Amino acid sequence: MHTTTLPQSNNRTETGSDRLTVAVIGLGYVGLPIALLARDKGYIVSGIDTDPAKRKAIKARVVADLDPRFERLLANESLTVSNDYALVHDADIIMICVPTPVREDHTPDLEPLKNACRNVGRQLLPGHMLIIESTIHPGTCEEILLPILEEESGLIAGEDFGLAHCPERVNPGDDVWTIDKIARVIGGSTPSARRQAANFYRSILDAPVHEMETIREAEAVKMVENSFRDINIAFVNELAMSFTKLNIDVVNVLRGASTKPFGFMLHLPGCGVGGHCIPVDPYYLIDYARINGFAHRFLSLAREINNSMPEFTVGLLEEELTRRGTSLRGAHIALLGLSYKPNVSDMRESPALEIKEILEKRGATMAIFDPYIPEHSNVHGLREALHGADAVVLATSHDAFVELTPDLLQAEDVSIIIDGRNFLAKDSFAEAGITYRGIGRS
Ligand code: SAJ
Repeated sequence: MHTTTLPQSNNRTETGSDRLTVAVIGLGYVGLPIALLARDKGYIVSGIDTDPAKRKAIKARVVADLDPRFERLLANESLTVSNDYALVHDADIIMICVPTPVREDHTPDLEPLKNACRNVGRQLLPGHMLIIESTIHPGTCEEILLPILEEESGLIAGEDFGLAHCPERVNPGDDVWTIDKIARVIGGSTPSARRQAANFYRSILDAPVHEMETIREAEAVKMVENSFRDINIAFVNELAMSFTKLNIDVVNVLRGASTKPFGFMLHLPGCGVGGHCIPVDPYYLIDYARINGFAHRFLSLAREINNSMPEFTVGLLEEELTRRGTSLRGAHIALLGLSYKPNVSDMRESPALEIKEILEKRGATMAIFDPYIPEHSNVHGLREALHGADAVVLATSHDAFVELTPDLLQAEDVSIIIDGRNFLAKDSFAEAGITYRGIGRS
């Protein structure tokens, strides 16, 4: 088996520099930080993104939800961005960081990734190292992407070019675990490709790089780590629904359980599981295993439980309105928060959007306020959101919502608060005679 040796300097670049050149395809929350980090570590970096709005924001050096360190790197020097895949020609290392979403029916949608591979394949040259960071299920590289790359390029993986998979591990909004600090796993189409890619990551990260035996193992690692999180969240969400009947505060119980110094990992219930990773990745594994003759009942049940939390949350509101002899039809509700996690503007798979849809279907009108997403809010302040509201539903625990105090609700004569993230001090509302319902606590 030939081995692919990464050229020290392929001189494909006009600069004639002996610094390696990196082309990053997909400049979202994964691709842009890694591009800026590689450049900061001395690589010549350019980016490709098909979204003109993204290219415009990067050229203007104003991109939402970037960690402060990368905000500074971008502010200091913009990044060469284009939608022309010919840029790949001059690269030594090509990184693909495009989204791998699911369709409405929860089946994996690999089209964006397959299109990127088709475009890269047409530009691929001997000596190229290709790294896939997008989240993919086991078998994707060997069974789907390599055939595309070889067909489009006429080259042979392992002989002419190297392919590696390093699943992204980005935690948007986390200033502690920035991407340079997060350990990574790497698999390669050949041991040589794996080693070459691992050496690249070791040159830009301040964190361990763990080499897997096969590329399938690297694909499986990401599925496992995010399915682990999804099933643990489903566990506490089921407890929350059970303990609501048992009149036990599930958050107090979970915090009590987390005093155990071993064998327990705290997760917390909420109005649902959003984002581009946790509610998506398990479906990739479920689907691939099904095709190969195994039914993931446990993973599927966890998805079912987590997907039921928006309805459970609205159910708490309906219970309280019914107690007052009214209903959702014609009610006016303050919906606070649209993003899937606090202090970011990302609404992908957000439970808040599901709650909004259910409330609309049940005939309620809404004041919608998310300080991070003004363009989808119809009011632009807490006081305005509460004005004339029959109840409040908090769907995202933005730090700014700490100002949602009993005094504020009393001032606007709002007597029901549904705390979808168990974010607020429940006792203070009860003491003010306001009905507080959390997820598994009241
Ligand atoms: N959630 C809960 N209860 C929990 C934790 C999360 O309901 O105990 C909900 C959140 O509200 C959110 C969703 O789940 O709607 C996802 O939350 P998340 O904290 O997992 O946020 P993500 O999607 O940004 O997850 C990322 C993931 N990183 C990667 O996939 C590389 C995930 O693997 C990390 O575990 C997570 O960050 C993290 O640890 O913060």
